[in-house]
Amino acid sequence: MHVLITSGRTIAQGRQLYYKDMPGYSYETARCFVNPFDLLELGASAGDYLLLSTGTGEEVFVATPCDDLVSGTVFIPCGPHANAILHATTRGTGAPDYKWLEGTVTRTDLSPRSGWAILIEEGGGACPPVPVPCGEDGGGPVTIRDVACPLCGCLCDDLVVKVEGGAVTSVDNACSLGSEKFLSQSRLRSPILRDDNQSWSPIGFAEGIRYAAEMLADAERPLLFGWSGTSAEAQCIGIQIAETIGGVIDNCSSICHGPSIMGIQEAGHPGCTLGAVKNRADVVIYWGSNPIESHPRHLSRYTTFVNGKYRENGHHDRTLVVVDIRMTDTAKIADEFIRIKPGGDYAVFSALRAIIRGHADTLPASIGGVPRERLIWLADLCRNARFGALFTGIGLTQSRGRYKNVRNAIQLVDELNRHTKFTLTPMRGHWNVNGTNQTFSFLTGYPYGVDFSRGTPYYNPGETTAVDLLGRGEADACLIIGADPGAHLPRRCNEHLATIPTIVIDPFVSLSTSFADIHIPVACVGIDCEGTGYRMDSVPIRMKKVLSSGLPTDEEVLSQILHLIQGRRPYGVNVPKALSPEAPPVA
Ligand SMILES: Nc1nc2c(c(=O)[nH]1)N[C@H]1C(S)=C(S)[C@@H](COP(=O)(O)OP(=O)(O)OC[C@H]3O[C@@H](n4cnc5c(=O)[nH]c(N)nc54)[C@H](O)[C@@H]3O)O[C@H]1N2
Ligand SMILES: Nc1nc2c(c(=O)[nH]1)N[C@H]1C(S)=C(S)[C@@H](COP(=O)(O)OP(=O)(O)OC[C@H]3O[C@@H](n4cnc5c(=O)[nH]c(N)nc54)[C@H](O)[C@@H]3O)O[C@H]1N2
Ligand code: SF4
Ligand SMILES: [Mo]
Repeated sequence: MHVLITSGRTIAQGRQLYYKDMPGYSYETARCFVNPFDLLELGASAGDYLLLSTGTGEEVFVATPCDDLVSGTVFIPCGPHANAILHATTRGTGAPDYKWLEGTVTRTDLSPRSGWAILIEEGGGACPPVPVPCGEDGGGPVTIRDVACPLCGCLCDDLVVKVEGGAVTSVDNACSLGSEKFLSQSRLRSPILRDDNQSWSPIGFAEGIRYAAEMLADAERPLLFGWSGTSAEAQCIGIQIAETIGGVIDNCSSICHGPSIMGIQEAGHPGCTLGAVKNRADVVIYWGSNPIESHPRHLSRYTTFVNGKYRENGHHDRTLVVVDIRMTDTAKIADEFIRIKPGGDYAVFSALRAIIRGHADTLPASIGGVPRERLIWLADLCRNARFGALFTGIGLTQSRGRYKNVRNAIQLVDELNRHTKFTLTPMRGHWNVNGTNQTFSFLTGYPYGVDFSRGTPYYNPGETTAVDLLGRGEADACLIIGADPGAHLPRRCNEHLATIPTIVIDPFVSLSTSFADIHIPVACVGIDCEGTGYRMDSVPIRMKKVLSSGLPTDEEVLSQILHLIQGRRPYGVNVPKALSPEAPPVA
């Protein structure tokens, strides 16, 4: 059967994000949600195995019946299984076709593989042994209040964390995604080095840091990727390293909301704080975003269900609309759900703009799969709002249209601002992915995908972005910090990572560990060290330290790497090879 394969978040996949060494993670990322009528046609039922095939490869998934999908579309959670069959084309934006992949599905007797088995086949190594946890402080119990959650862009800062015996024992107020990060024990305690026989041996921090510095200084086209999972302070040091070695530094935005930033660069950003939404919004729209599974407290802290200064009766004072290709869990609690055809967003935004300009009569009966009358209703709702808040997800940035979808959404919001007050906020993913854009823009002039090889910052999404650089096989060394390409980048990128020197700096075992020549564990920002994060609305929040692990921080490890590299390059800037003092004279 020919199908459209689309991927995204589930709550169960999110709960496993910090347990990637365990079977439960692979179990959740190997699911395939299928309309029950399609399953009937395939002769399969719940729990049977399905083979998804694309031009890139094939992978086995577990059939999970789901009424939320229309026939002909299957949904898979993001993770190693989804990316094993995804090509690395980004259509000039840096973001792969995560939401739009054509392929076929058949029933199979083959069984699903684990995430690690997929990475081993792509050229990586097996999962290293994870030591039995031991915290530095044996004391406790201690209760710490007003803790900020280092998981998603909501950056909820009302958590109550209890610590005892050097470990977190309970987390109050967090959603299950946040709690699981605090409670995870899938952590390394000392750096590990992979030898030629693919086995791991422990090494000292000084040795690991020296290895990383030499690897980066020796590379011709190094890529420094990730940064969304670490502090703004660490990001600033990373940018200095990239400048010093003439490397490319990119952050998770390029594969995520980078296209939102491209739309904002073209059309501006009519944004506001989440506090303004909480106190004022009477119309809230989630478009291509499913916060119940990806930002679980967004509705209860900032939008629909919270009481605000001018919205004293919470959800009774607000209308919630969801626009998606699936009947998501967020759609199920919305006042109105508008189902759109995959890739239909651009046309629908244009139609809404036309209606608000008074040209409804020029529209066809159905646009992007939505009846014209429904759009007239939505346009009226928005125009008559006292304060409208449009939240855009990666259903817009990773589907056809990419940044032009977001640009059109901004132009719709501009149009609405001739009648009322309306704002647009991208539903930023990681707790500090917004911080990467703040620090990168402040220090280099560009928000992500910054190439220092010319000696001056150069930015061109689709060229200087991680998936493109790895997909073209161009990077000859990679530093991975605060991201997990092993789980989240298309197969072609990982196959290349397996062939080049790779350093991973991460408190947790990740699937990228599979490609690491060396993995340096660090203190986790927001758990065992402090740091600054930027919420999705660009409000900076100080992350707390709730326990001591005795591990060095990202800032400390990166500072030492920078120091060692500067020692090798006395001017502290990238000197083009032909001009460097060591280079042979040009004949
Ligand atoms: N559980 C969990 N939570 C997470 C994460 C995680 O891995 N797991 N990751 C974090 C990150 S990095 C991010 S960026 C956020 C992302 O958070 P969301 O933006 O909510 O991410 P997704 O679930 O990938 O996609 C959102 C929706 O887009 C819809 N969609 C697909 N194609 C189209 C289309 O053509 N048009 C429209 N209108 N919609 C479409 C999908 O059906 C899906 O419901 O989540 C963060 N939170
Ligand atoms: N098929 C498919 N694939 C997708 C997507 C999709 O929708 N479908 N979505 C894409 C998107 S939007 C994104 S953003 C990416 C997900 O982006 P990734 O960045 O790959 O997501 P995570 O797996 O959460 O990785 C975060 C990493 O940071 C580490 N970390 C946590 N705290 C710290 C810290 O204090 N210091 C350091 N150094 N590291 C830390 C974690 O252990 C983890 O390894 O996936 C992309 N891939
Ligand atoms: S909504 Fe996001 S920031 Fe808030 S507790 Fe859940 S994961 Fe943490
Ligand atoms: Mo993301």
